[in-house]
Amino acid sequence: MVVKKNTPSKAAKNGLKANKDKIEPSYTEQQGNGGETHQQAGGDIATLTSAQGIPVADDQNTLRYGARGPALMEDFHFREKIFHFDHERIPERVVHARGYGAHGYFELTDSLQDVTRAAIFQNVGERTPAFVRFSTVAGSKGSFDVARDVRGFAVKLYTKEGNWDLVGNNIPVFLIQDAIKFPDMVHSVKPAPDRDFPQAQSAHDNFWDFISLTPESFHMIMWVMSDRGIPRSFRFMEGFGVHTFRFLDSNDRSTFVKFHWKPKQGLQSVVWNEAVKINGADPDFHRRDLWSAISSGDFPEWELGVQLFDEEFAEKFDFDVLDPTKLIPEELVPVRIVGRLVLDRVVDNFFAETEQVAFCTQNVPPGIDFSNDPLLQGRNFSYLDTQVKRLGSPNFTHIPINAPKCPMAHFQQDGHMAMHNPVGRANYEPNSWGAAGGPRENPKQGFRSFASEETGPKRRLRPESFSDHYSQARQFYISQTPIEQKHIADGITFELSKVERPDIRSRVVSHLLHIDEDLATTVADGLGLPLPDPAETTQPTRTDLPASDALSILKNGPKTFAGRKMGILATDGVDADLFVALIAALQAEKANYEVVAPKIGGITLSDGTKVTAQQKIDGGPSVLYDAVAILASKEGTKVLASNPAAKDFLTDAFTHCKFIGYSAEACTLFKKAGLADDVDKGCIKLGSKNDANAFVKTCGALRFWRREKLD
Ligand code: HDD
Repeated sequence: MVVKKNTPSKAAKNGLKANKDKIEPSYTEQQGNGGETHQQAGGDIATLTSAQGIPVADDQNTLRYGARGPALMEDFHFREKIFHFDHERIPERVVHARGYGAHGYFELTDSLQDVTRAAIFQNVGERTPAFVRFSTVAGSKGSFDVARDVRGFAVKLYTKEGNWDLVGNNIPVFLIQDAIKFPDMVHSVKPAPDRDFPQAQSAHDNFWDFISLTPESFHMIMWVMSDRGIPRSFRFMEGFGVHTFRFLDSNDRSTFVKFHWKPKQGLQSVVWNEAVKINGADPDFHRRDLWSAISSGDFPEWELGVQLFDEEFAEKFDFDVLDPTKLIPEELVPVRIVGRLVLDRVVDNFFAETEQVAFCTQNVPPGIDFSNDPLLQGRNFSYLDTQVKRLGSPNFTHIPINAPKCPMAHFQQDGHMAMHNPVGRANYEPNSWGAAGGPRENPKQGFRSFASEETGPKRRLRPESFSDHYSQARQFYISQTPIEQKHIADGITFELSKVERPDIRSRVVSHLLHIDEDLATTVADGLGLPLPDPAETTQPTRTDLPASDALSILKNGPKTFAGRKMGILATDGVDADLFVALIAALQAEKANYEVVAPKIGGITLSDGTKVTAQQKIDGGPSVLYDAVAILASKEGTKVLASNPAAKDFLTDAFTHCKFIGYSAEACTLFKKAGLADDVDKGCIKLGSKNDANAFVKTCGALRFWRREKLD
């Protein structure tokens, strides 16, 4: 019997080839195999080897007796390959498991020499390499992007004097005041331990039970239930260091500081009904957005702002600056912009960089120090500890993404996977080997803590100054526009509608009564719940705190459509001039677009030009776009009118208050979608090519909010 070698079928070869077209160029370049994985080595194509470097002759068949006999233990290539595969996974992060990272740099634009000796803040124009990982908190690694959740905004700055990790969120306050409550808070929001659902959602009994029994959480709850909890993309959200930190100058003089990242792209969120649909249409919506923007050269940028204040201000301020559930309004302590963070490079390998990056709040260089914020103090233990669990060895700092880019010299040695090993005889200090004896401490240059004087009895005590839980929650609420306030009420009502126990719903509303009576009444009404008595509290809510515009998204939106994406639903025969004019207007505005067509093969314009489509209608629903245009010919409109996905495209865009441009012929689609009587000023007829520019300018406002009825 002739034994035939098992090589990939022709169909499999074609499949590989088709997939290869979608593979990013950097991948094929690195592999250098032209994507034809079954090709044999030779010429430019490298020889496949085992991890030990042994060349592999056959990667398709295990070693066995005869063609149909048992496999042999001797097959070291097979065993090594399967063994390694079996060990590919590491534990996902216990929180913030789903994240996405990118490289970039921080550039100083305003020296902070007067307040800190940190090297990164000395010389204007100096660039410091950076790596940023954005994340959701509750969902597992494979969950969807647009969950209602806090977003992590973790920045690693490879400064000349060591790594500085600013591990922040897109919300400036936190749910709890003391780190000892973190496991309880996280357990409550994660899937329930008995049933392991719901995934990546806070809309369930356990979470709201915990929240309703933890009044300090209500300030942050207002933020999470607002549109801040469902950002349009990582590019359009702020970041905050949350805690009060200290800057120390060269004389160790201390100034308190809070850190802010402000997106140059402006703030933007989606609406809830849209978020639910995006998660089905594209669970990777946020990571795809970041990858695409950076890959296309549209580098997202944030300004670094600092709020600086001294002990005197801290004493006078209405709230305790050590309380992480409080912020300092920008009107009170202005945000001084001192630099910019630019993300200009996607990762080469997701696992090596984004998954293995290990942020630790205790990573601060000389010139930056901690405050006594009890949450920060607890975090300083947790992060180091968790990295050892996750990455498997205290040598996680040897992994390139975590290694400092400045010189390192210490006597730590050995351990699993040690990559930087000391050379020479001395591995201890002090020693008398002179320069050969390795590094020595440097009191002048080294890290020094602020010499604060601490007194008091050793006790487990929450300070009285942390006890006002509602005043800033109210201040946040009254700082929102009416539309944003409505979204908060809708958000809470939705979440509580998923809570099964009426007593928990009622307890939440009893707290809302301390924040805003209208809000509480609206939520109670939306739930069909009798209004409860206000929750017990020792501190009445302050009603004299003024509104702060900085807290609203809509008051800080973009001025143009730049960096946003239009979905152009187009059909065969559409007016070529109009189509071309719209594309030109979008390009002039530095906006993106995708052509959505009945067939993925594309469309033919009125002048015979062929245009490729990026999406087939049912794969490119309007929820994926910031605004839409429906460019259809008369015949094309008939095609769309009989396609449910095309009607959804329009009705969803309309419901989500998007601007809708349409060719005159596409007008009848409104009728077919049941919107004929609702056409408003956000629906813009593109009668001729001249209308395209004005339409794109109008889209800069992002939404036609007037469409959303305020009850
Ligand atoms: Fe945390 C991860 C942000 C409180 C314990 N946290 C983590 C990440 C971010 C934050 C952005 C993801 C980092 C990454 O991308 O790898 N965490 C915050 C903020 C907090 C906060 C802004 C409050 C101001 N965290 C907090 C507390 C504790 C932790 C109070 C524990 C006492 N956080 C962790 C952790 C994680 C983490 C368990 C999980 C994965 C990791 O650290 O690397 O240690």
